[in-house]
Amino acid sequence: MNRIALVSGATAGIGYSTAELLAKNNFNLIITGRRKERLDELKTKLESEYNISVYALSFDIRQKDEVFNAIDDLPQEFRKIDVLVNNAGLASGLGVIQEGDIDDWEKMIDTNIKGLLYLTRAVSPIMIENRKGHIVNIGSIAGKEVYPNGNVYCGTKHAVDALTKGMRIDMLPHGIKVSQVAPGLVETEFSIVRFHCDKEKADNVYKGLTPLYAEDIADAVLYVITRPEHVCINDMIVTPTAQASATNIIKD
Ligand code: NDP
Ligand code: 8X3
Repeated sequence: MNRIALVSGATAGIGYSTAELLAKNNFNLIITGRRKERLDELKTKLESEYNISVYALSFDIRQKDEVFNAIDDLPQEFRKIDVLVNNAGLASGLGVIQEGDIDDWEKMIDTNIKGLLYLTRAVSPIMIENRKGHIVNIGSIAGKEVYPNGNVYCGTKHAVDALTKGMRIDMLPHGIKVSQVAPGLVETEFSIVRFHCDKEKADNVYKGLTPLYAEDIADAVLYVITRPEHVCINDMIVTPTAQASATNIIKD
């Protein structure tokens, strides 16, 4: 029987590629995000290309009730979630703290920390009941280091780093694995979102180097969730070869 994976933030970037790679590897999928049309298109594509079933759940992860209702209402055949990939997240803005936009801060805190917590709180009891499961949190190099102007985004990803460790301790008696994949620069819609749709600024982030692509992180997630039963990858930092730390990046 196919394993079931829930991938949050599957309408773009890392989540989209992860959903596609897991489909290729015979996972049935629950895909989530706000953009319903993209979810529906992805569901159609994956079900037609691979011999799997997909359930699309459109909700805003910042809305507690939407998250819990979505999981409560899952059809029986999708309830036994084996893998939760907590991927939905964003950066909004890049600037010094004293000039920070509070709406940007709240968006990042509500999505990257609170949203991840809501979904984990909704799904982890199902895993405990099934006595198996694997939670993979998509952290960041920004959760390991802090870089200029990254303040609040880095704070949210440091929270994901700490929550991953805390979850692993809490899930230990239940045999549920908890892992983190922490990427460096990945070219997705991330910078477009961070710079509020300023494409030129977004393109500049990746100009002059070969960044990671969403497929590279999907590949890391697949590796993490396909280890033998007795092996748990705790943490995996993945950067482009041209990046040695959050701020040491070689460009042409
Ligand atoms: P994208 O912008 O390409 O994708 C982000 C995904 O998150 C989208 O599917 C989006 O769906 C979803 N999302 C955002 N806000 C919400 C919300 N309120 N409710 C539901 N879903 C939401 O970025 P990436 O693929 O790059 O980012 C994925 C994760 O990887 C994030 O957690 C990010 O912090 C992390 N990361 C990214 C790096 C990078 O360089 N790109 C590096 C390190 C970590 P929708 O808009 O449809 O709701
Ligand atoms: C995204 C990577 O370096 O832009 O988490 O913060 S970075």
